[in-house]
Amino acid sequence: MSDEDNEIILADLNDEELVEQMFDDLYDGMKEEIEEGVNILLERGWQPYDILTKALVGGMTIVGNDFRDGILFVPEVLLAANAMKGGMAILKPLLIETGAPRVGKMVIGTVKGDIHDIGKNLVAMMMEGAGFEVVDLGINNAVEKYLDALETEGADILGMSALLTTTMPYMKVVIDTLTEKGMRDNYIVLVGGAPLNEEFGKAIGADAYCRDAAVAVETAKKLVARKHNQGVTG
Ligand code: B1M
Repeated sequence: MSDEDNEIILADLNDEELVEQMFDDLYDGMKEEIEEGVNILLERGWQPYDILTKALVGGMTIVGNDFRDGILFVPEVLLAANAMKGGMAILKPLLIETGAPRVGKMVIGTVKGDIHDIGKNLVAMMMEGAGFEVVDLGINNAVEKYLDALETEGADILGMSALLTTTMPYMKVVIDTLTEKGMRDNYIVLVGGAPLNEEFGKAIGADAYCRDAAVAVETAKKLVARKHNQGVTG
């Protein structure tokens, strides 16, 4: 049998088979195939958010497990991340409703020492989709970078992301510095990232820990509304 006979035609697969195949393609870092899979699911009427969470994040979870277990290594994971970004780029404009009224402004970035940005990008994308203005500081942010941006941008929310147990304590450095400078009460501070939990969020003095991008949006909406109400009555 030739290679051609073995070639899988993504469009011929049913939804379940296609998502399974996308898990494999993400694992193998096949960006073009991921992009094709995303487009097929869109044509079949899938919601962009479902494609993101079920096909892309689902696939990245498998990659993460094998990375943890020493089956995959950094170069392979980088390729998988690149394939995921290809899929996310197609979904981004669909998740962002242009012309939605601005609900608030968020400065977001991954903390110092940490270069993981996929989850942070997803949060930024979903926040924009929900009508927030987002200033994305990228990765490896020192405390000064966050503070400068908050002031310059006149933001309501600070979002911090950390994926490493070694970098998550840096979030406390940022929050403590805000407090020392008398700026803490000016901002809603949301934190997220795979190694965090509710308890950690409370312990470092964040307003909330957000398990995922959808929770980040809901929490931001709720806390911004509460802040505005306090402003009116207080
Ligand atoms: Co890294 N890595 N990595 N990695 N990597 C993890 C995090 C790890 C858990 C893998 C593992 O061992 N299973 C492990 C950390 C272990 C630990 O700390 N205990 C790890 C390690 C060890 C490392 C290196 C140290 C490896 C090495 O060099 N030896 C190194 C660190 C480099 C550094 O940062 N200084 C490293 C490097 C890399 C790559 C560069 C290869 C690549 C990153 C590419 C990129 O981001 N551009 C990478 C990847 C891809 C991963 C895994 C596989 C996937 C992360 C991801 O993108 N997930 C990851 C394993 C895992 O998490 N399962 C792993 C998908 C993403 C959608 O989820 O980021 O959790 P997540 O975001 C979610 C929520 O957490 C939440 O919402 C998002 C969407 O729902 N959220 C927020 C995230 N940020 C938020 C901010 C908010 C709110 C919610 O603010 C309001």
